[in-house]
Amino acid sequence: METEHSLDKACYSASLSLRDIKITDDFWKNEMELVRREVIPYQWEALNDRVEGAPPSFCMRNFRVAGKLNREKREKGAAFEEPKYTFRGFETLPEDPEHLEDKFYGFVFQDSDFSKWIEAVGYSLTQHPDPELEKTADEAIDVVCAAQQEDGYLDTYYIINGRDKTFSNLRDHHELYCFGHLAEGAVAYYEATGKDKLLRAAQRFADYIAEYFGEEEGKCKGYPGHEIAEMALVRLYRATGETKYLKLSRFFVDERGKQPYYFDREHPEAVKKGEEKELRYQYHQAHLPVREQDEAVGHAVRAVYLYSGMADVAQLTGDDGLYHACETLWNNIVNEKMYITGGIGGTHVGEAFSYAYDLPNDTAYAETCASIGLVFFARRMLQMKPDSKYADVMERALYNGILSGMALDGKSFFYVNPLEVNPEACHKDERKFHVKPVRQKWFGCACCPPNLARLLSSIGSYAYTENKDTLFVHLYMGSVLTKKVAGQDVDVCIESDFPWNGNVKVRVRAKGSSFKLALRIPEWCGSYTVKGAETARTRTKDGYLYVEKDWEEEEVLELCFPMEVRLMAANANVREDIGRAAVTRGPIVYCLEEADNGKDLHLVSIDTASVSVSGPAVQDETVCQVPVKTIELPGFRQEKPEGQGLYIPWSAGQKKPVRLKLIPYYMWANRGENEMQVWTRAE
Ligand code: FUB
Ligand code: ZN
Repeated sequence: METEHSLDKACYSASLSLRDIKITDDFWKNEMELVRREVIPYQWEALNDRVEGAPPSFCMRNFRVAGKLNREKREKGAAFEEPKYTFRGFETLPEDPEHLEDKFYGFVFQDSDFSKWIEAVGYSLTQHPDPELEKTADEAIDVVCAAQQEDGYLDTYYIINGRDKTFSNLRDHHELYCFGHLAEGAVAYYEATGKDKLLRAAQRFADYIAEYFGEEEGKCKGYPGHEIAEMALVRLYRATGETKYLKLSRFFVDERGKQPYYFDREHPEAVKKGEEKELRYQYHQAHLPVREQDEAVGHAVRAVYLYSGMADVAQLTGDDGLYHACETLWNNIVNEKMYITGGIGGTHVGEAFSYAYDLPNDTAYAETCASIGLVFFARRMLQMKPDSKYADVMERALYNGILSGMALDGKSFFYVNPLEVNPEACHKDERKFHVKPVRQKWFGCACCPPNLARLLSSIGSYAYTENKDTLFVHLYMGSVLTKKVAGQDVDVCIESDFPWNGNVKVRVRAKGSSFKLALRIPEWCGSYTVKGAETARTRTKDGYLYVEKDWEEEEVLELCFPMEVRLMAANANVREDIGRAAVTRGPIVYCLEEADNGKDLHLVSIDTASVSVSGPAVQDETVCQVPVKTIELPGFRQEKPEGQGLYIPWSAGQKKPVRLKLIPYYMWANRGENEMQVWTRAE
């Protein structure tokens, strides 16, 4: 019996193997193809510093240097080189880029770029075998493994700079973060190819870490300064069955925030100087034990990676208390700290969550990685409790704040995803220097592009989860699924034209089986219809329509989720958005761009009275050769009289009626540098 405090464990579900899912719809297949054809090869060039005009990565170079040192044994006595702190973390820059010595270069977490790349390669190979890419990947793995130390340690920063300082700065130096990405990449590559060289390397590193950290007496009581090891260890546990990895993950989750703070023990000089302030602990989500945290604070990527790890541990250990801690944090994010695009992180100071309802549009951070982490968190919450509130946010982030991170041609990227851009301000106002008005080829700190690659190439694994008798459909992407559910062969084929059209066909071939289908009812549709379920037992619960029956040879359910154009308002506490409306249709958030509406977007407004009479016009068009539905609305443009002084007596001013044209937010900035805005004045 489910109570407020105990979850129904029979509802726990797991994500499906990518092998069982084939993505067929135009929208996501196109994104996956971009990753396969453009992003993966491009990133390989970037990891090898071969992209002209892009900041060098040094990633593979560092592995090569570390591998050489590994073979020749590092000379003792070389001075430990502290990286310098830059805006986004600790970076070691070459003094003379022409004549590089055999040193470590780049950010201390540069190894993770390889790991995310190999993870994306693994997923891509699952869907699309490619012997040449696999050969490149195998060779890259050889380079990485050559750097591994005899004791299993594998982080090039410390291999090159001195093992004596290993784990001496967990707070800032990302060794456990690099390990986490390595483990994720290794499992993905193993599952795709069956090749276990990298998996064994990741396990050896994990074993080393498990010897060093833990609750047992004598072991280090530290935890990662940048979370991810928590969920990576769970993944390693699922792949290998080694319970010590799950135990270590739970240790990292539970140790965080205990007093006295581990980071204080590690940095006594900072404590002495009084530098260790509440905000500093919050940055790492280390201010309180995680079960007592009820507000999402600090660095947004770190936070959602931690919450994802907490959710993993909660599910695997059946820990309802931990689930409820996750749920509290989830609710706090989506009710007070999330942009309408699914972006999170309202301030660039610390790349962090701001206070409740502080969601500025033009200085937003909304890092691509943070929205990706929110999707990780959402899927894990869904696995414990099939409640559409999680899938709605997952869909919102995927179609909006994540896809905006990559250009339509897959060749340039956004790190920061603002909701309003005036390019002049980005160039001249230091407070907005983090906001780029055009996507960049690469970044010195290149966390986002390879994160996008690994997410998009595994997109199918977010559409479904399953438990012993139910298949949950969370996202309606055209796909074919072939597998056993409740012990019976089942074929489920989804035909959909999401996100442009809400008609979905679910074709089920499962004769002899009586498994349940649980179909998400999207939050954005007021009402929906379903045909073909007349002979089934149906009920709705937590935003899912459950369809149960003895399936015949082939059956088709036809769902219709009407996609109306909606004018949305923000909560009145969001000061930035008061009096403004955002336009959405189905899962897509729309925006105005200068290319369609001219300069000075701050002067336009939506004529809401006319919208309710004549309605918006939805049109099929192409933007940069990509088919899309655009929206036209009646609006006004305020006139700028010639020679007007800076301050004048107030009057309503002159305005002329205009047609406003909106395109999907994720498509903005594909037609050159120009203004953009999501929230527009409404009158
Ligand atoms: O610190 C590693 C990654 O770099 C973070 O997740 C991003 O926010 C960027 O700072
Ligand atoms: Zn990032």
